[in-house]
Amino acid sequence: MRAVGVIGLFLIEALQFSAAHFAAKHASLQPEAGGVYDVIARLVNDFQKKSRMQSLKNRSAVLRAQAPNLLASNVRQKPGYFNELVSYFEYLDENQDSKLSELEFMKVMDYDTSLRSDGNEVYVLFSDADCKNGLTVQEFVRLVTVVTKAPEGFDFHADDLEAMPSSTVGEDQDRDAIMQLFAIFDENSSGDIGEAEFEHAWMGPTLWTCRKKGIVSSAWMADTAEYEWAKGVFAERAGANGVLSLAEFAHLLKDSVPHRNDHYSKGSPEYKGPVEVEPMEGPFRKPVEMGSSQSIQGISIATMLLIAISFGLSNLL
Ligand SMILES: [Ca+2]
Ligand SMILES: [Ca+2]
Repeated sequence: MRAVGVIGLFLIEALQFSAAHFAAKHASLQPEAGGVYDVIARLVNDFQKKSRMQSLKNRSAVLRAQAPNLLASNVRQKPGYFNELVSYFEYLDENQDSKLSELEFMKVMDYDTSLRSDGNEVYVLFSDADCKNGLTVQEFVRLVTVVTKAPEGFDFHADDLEAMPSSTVGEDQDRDAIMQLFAIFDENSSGDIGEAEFEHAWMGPTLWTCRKKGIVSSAWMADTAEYEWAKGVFAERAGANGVLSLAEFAHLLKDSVPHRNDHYSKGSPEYKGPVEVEPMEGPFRKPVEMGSSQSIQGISIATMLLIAISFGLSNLL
């Protein structure tokens, strides 16, 4: 009976909450990720402080009067907030060469030497995707999109909302988490993901370091089997234009989840009989918003159910 009760509890949890929300309940169990979070908190605080400066306000007003920037739409940032980010970027770019050197980026942390190595890690992760020196405005906005939470949330398009409908807080969190993953995979922030880009982002350090640090979700595309299945259907899912929109990406992520354990299924060359399925590693922490920080552990409902059922069966037998 006890086992049935445990399974029941997990089922109730799973029915009530989305993947991200469910995982959020384990937040308090996660240790602090440390320095990188200090860097992100300093970035958020400094941005808020400097955005109140008259010179930056004036610059944002000038940008507001210009035609909307496609980059804002590609990363689903609201135009007003995007203009503030660009003004702040220009403020940081002291030599006005349209990219931030590592030293210019350190200005975010007021040149705090104790944060030099963590600051360097964040800087390199987002400045190196194009294999060129310097953090461009696109890379800076991508960084902000991935590691922080926009004060008023993402500016989703109609087809995004259709692909990721939401009627609960948990579903809202899932949609934001998928958008963060999209921003990681869309390395050049073109608003879509090509096959080479998809592969490059999967192989590259940004996704995995951000997961290790608990910055982005591991609820989707967490396992090689999922990735390989997604690669196999990429062309079909991308359609005639050969690239994935956010809506297509969201569908692909969700449809890949059932293939997570394909490597362990009967008929697979790697099948070696029943195995213990380990829960996915890595905390999933919500992005920093307004100086707050919350941590979320990225264990999918599917994995939790599997654990619950395994646990239940072992108690019944
Ligand atoms: Ca510069
Ligand atoms: Ca792209």
